[in-house]
Amino acid sequence: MDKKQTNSPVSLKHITIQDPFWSRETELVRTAVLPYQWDALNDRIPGAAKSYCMHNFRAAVRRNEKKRKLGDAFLEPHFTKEGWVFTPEDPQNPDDQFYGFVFQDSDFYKWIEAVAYSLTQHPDPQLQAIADEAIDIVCKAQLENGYLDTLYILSGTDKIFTNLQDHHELYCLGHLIEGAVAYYEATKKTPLLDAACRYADYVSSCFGEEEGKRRGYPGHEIAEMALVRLYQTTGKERYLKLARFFVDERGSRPYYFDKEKNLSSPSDELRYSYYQAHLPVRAQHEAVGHAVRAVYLYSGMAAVAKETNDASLFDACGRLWDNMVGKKLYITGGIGQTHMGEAFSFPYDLPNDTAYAETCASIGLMFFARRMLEIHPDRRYADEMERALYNTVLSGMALDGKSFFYVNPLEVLPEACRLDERKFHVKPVRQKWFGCACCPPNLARLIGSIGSYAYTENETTLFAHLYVGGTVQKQVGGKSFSVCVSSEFPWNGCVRIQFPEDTPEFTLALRIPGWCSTYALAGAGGAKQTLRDGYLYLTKAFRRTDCLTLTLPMEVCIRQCSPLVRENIGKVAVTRGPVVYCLESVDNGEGLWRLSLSPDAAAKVEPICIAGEEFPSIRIPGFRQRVSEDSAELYKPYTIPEKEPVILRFVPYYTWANRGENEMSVWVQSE
Ligand code: FUB
Ligand code: ZN
Repeated sequence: MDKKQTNSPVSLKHITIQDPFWSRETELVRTAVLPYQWDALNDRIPGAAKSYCMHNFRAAVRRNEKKRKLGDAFLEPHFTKEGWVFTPEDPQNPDDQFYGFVFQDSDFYKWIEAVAYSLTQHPDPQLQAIADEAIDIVCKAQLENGYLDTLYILSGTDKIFTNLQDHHELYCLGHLIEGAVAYYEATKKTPLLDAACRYADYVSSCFGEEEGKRRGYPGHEIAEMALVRLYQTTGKERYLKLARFFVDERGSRPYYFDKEKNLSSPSDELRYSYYQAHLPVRAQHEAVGHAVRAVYLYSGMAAVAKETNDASLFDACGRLWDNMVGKKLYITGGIGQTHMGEAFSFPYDLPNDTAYAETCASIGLMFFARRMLEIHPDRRYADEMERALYNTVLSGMALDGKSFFYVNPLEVLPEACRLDERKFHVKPVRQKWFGCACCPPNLARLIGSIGSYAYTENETTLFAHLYVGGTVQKQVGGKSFSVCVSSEFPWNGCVRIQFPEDTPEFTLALRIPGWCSTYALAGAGGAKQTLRDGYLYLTKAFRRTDCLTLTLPMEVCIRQCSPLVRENIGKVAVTRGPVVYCLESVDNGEGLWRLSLSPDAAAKVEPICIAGEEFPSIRIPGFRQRVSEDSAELYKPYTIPEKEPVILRFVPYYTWANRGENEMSVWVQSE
């Protein structure tokens, strides 16, 4: 790898999104999702699971004020055999306790990050005032030494960094950094960035290879990639050094988590594979353990590899990518096949109805893909980034932005979600909120920053990985110019690119997705053209009058799965462009498993109205196995099943369950 050849996301300040699909999504985040989530973080949504997120920050502020007032008389709350002990003059007040999951702070950090992206596209003084006020609370919750995690600020500072394996202090640091950098970039306001730097400085004074520091690393990764971002923003080497330390130290023996727990005998690899801490990262070949943790780690590895020009680390990323995408990825871009530990299972094990496929995991897959693209623009990464985006990620949110899926199965029978314990994690409709609400604000920040996944750049080249319409500003040789993209992705593969003024010579790298068998480009006369790793590189000083038209045909495609996957044998799935389709019983009647189609039947694309909006649905002639009076009989001698012809109607997977509770299936029997 060559650092000089790498590329970086185009700043969101240099992208204006004007796109029928993505303008709707980002507006939805601005007008519905952000206000809704702010109410959720403040426990103001009737009937929704409580968050306690802002409660905890406010309680931490009160604790700090109390400590300042009482001085030495202040007693840190701590737990003894007799129960909780508080300052005698300050009897236990339920309002001052920590509630919720140990990583509840991170929900605010993700929300503020999403707010920042929204402010970049759409200045909104009212939203900014709410954000500033909230940031003030968060900053006042910080301890004088820079530590900032309300869990231990409220329940015993003596326990700080004593349980890295399970508690999430470094995870919260990571999200704080991501939110703080985004807010600083959007507003140029520094309080949250200062708080993030102070916490990162404190962490770097505690962890590292120097004498007297702990050789620990996060139990839940994300600090690695966040610290790289903090380094890129502040230019302070110590943040990159810490990120690299966390990556390099992970999995070394004796295991830090063993030492932390004072275990008398060493654990085996299995114990820490959940945390991807079973082996040093360069020795890891298989994507294992908790799926979100895994892709966050791999993103951090790729980020460190890029900044430090570390080829062995990049190679490890490549091996893990190939294993994950080649053997453990759902067609919808979901990862994490089992709810046991929200984790990867074994290769080619892809159950549809018990799938976990957490929304956050597919978001993390996008983080990983983007960072791989920054090092090596190869459409293999962009194809999977796009697959995850238009399917599992978007499925995580209802079309009105007010309810969410955490788990994204590929087959649902509502009755099973209630009666079959193996499927209790699967919900047949999106939920208003979750006690563990990692996914909803993660979605908001991902959608808000979509431009930075679509476009990356280096000195000479602008890369278009996803076709998100809008204007991208680019600078080459000190001259700034705009590139205007219009697209109707993901429904139509015709992309137009224009230049409002003549440009200096530069290279435009256009991704030719793996899902199209042909492509056509018009209007690139005079450009030097090269096709490399799925990108079409066009080099030219473009003229005001130039208009490039890239046609990426979006045909209906009937796909099969590897015969190594037990669950999908004899079945097919329907895709069109990057979008995976599914059947719902609201369109096809109950008993979706009795439907079948012939893979060569002619498909028709037809509009359908879902929750008041129009989407392209796909109609394909097929069959339904009849149920007769004797069907209730479990077993009988074989006879050719009776089938009636029907027209199957498929809808985009991510729109499922927007018309109430019903059956859903991505894979269907093939004739
Ligand atoms: O542990 C923090 C987050 O909660 C994880 O990333 C999610 O999988 C959920 O367990
Ligand atoms: Zn999640």
